[in-house]
Order: sequence, then C-alpha cells, then structure tokens
Amino acid sequence: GSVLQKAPVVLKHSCYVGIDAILEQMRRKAMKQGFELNIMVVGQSGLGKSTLMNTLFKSKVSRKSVQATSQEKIPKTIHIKSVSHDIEEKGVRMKLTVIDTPGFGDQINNENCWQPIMKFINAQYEQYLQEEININRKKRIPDSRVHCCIYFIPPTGHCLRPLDVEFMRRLSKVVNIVPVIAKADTLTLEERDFFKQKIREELRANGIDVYPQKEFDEDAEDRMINDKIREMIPFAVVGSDQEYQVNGRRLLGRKTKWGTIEVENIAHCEFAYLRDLLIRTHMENIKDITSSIHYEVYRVRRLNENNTAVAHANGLPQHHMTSHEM
Ligand SMILES: Nc1nc2c(ncn2[C@@H]2O[C@H](COP(=O)(O)OP(=O)(O)OP(=O)(O)O)[C@@H](O)[C@H]2O)c(=O)[nH]1
Ligand SMILES: [Mg+2]
Repeated sequence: GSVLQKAPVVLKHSCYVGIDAILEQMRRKAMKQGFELNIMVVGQSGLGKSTLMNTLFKSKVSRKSVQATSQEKIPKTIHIKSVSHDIEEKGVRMKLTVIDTPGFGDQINNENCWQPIMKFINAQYEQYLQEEININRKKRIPDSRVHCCIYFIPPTGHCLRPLDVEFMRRLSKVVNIVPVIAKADTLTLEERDFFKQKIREELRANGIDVYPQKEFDEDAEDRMINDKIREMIPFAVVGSDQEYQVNGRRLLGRKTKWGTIEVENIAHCEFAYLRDLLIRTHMENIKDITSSIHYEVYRVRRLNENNTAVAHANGLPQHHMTSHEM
C-alpha cells in the first residue's frame, strides 16, 4: 500500500507527469522493429529502371550495406524481381526492397501491358489480407505491399504518350505513384523545365493523382511542404551504378566525352530529391497512405465480394465484378 500512498505526493511537488516519455518508448519500439519500405520501378524498356534501382542502393543512404561494385552491364529485365538490402544508419535499421519489373513497349500491341504490374500489386494486397483474416494472426504481418511505384517517363520533351496516361491512370488508383523523367541527361535545361511543366499539366488534365495526393494533406503545414514537392514533380533523374573519381572523391556518375554527370549532385539532376522524398522525408506517410487508403480499398472490395459470393450460394443475386478483373 505504501507505493499507492506516495504517488499523489510526488504529483503535488511538481505537475510534471511525464507523458512526453512516450516519445522515448515509441522511439525504442521503432528502433527495435526497424523500418521496411517497398518501392517498385515501372516503365518502358530501356529507360534505366534497373540502373536506378542500383543507384538507390549505392547512393549515400545505403552505401554501407552494399557489397563491392560489379562492373558488369545490367541485363534486360525479364521477370519481376525483388531485391532487398538492410540499411543501418545511427543504429536505425531499415529494410529497403526494390521491385524491378521488365520494361514494356516492345510488343506491337501494348494495350494490356499494365496487367502484370497490377496483378503483382494486387497479389501483395491479397497476401496481406489473408494473413490479416487468419485466425492465428502473426504478431507482425510481413508487409510485401508496394508502398510506392516510380513511373519512368521517356525523355521525349514533347508530352505524355497515351500509354503513359493509361498506365498511370490505372496505377494511381491502387498505389502511390511518383513519376520521374528518365535519362534526364538527354534534355537541356530549358527542355527539362518545359517538359516537367507540360507533364504536370497533362496529369492534371487527365485526372491522374500522383503522390503526394492533395486530398491527403492533413493540415496547412502538410500542404505547404507537399505543394513544394508537387511543383517539382516529375523529378528529372539520371541513374548510374558506376563510381568515378571526381576532384579526389568517388562519386556515382555517368562519364561522357564532355564531363561526368554526378547523379547525387542536385546541380546535375534530381535523383537526390527523389531519394530524400522516399526515404528521408515521406517514408512514413507513403506507407500510411498505402495501408489506410490503397489497401483499404482493396480490402473492402474483397470482403464485399466474399459476402456476395456467400449470398449467391444462398440463392441471392450477385454482381459480377471480381478484383482480378479491375
Ligand atoms: N543516358 C542515360 N542512360 C542511362 C540512364 N540510366 C540507364 N541508362 C542506360 O540505359 C540502358 C538501359 O538501362 P536499364 O537500367 O537496363 O533499363 P531498364 O529500364 O531496366 O530496361 P528493361 O529491363 O528492358 O526494362 C543501359 O545502357 C544504361 O546504362 C540515364 O539516366 N541516362
Ligand atoms: Mg531492367
């Protein structure tokens, strides 16, 4: 009983209860669990998706955990393939997974080229759903859901192609999309600015809502920060997995006859902005939107479907859409 008697006395001495200690508790829990982020790269063949994946892993955030550079040329991607690396910085662990996909656009008819991508994304939602509705639920459900999809736009300098519009329109309904201009080293500064603006206009005109979506800004501060990002999208990126010696420092870059493009240098291209958005500033938000919006849409649809199926089995009318057809 003595403990109970003493407690109020402590409170009387100072009004400090120590609620702020919860931050330390949360920090410790988060440190223990670590963080996970799954990023997918999508776009036409040859735009540098596999290269950018390697760039992400070799760039500053993760340099520690990566093994020696392979000097081999990156082959054309044939299958959807995930690569994960554990990254650690100042005691914080993170598992970064990049899902590389084969480029499309090689076929004469590219009408349904978004299907395998959509199927993969939905399959990850389905896997998560099955774990969630399992009676013996795991304490932590492994999360293979695609948190963010980097869409590669070819650096034509003109406008979006119908294929890009169609692809992004469909994808943006099921996943966070961050569009990038691929191989931005092929555009002059004026071309780049013009193209970026043009793409923003076309996204708006076609009702394609890319990340960070305006409707999910939570307050004025969010709005201010995200408006800045929305003004910069699409990021004009350059990728490389080769390191070069520039002014005595080893840098990821592309060496040409007229100089070396440093991919992590913001004076050269916008790769660093993309990386910071994904990993440094918006990771939690990207994951939140995945689970509270995109996954939720999938979950509700699937559970409704099940109910309809049960109703049908009982002789009641049903509607005919299944998630895999969407
Ligand atoms: N100029 C330039 N070339 C690049 C860039 N990124 C990649 N490349 C080159 O483009 C070619 C294709 O790169 P990949 O990374 O294999 O392209 P991909 O999108 O994975 O192609 P698929 O696997 O067929 O879909 C390679 O020769 C790369 O070195 C870039 O930012 N600028
Ligand atoms: Mg590839």
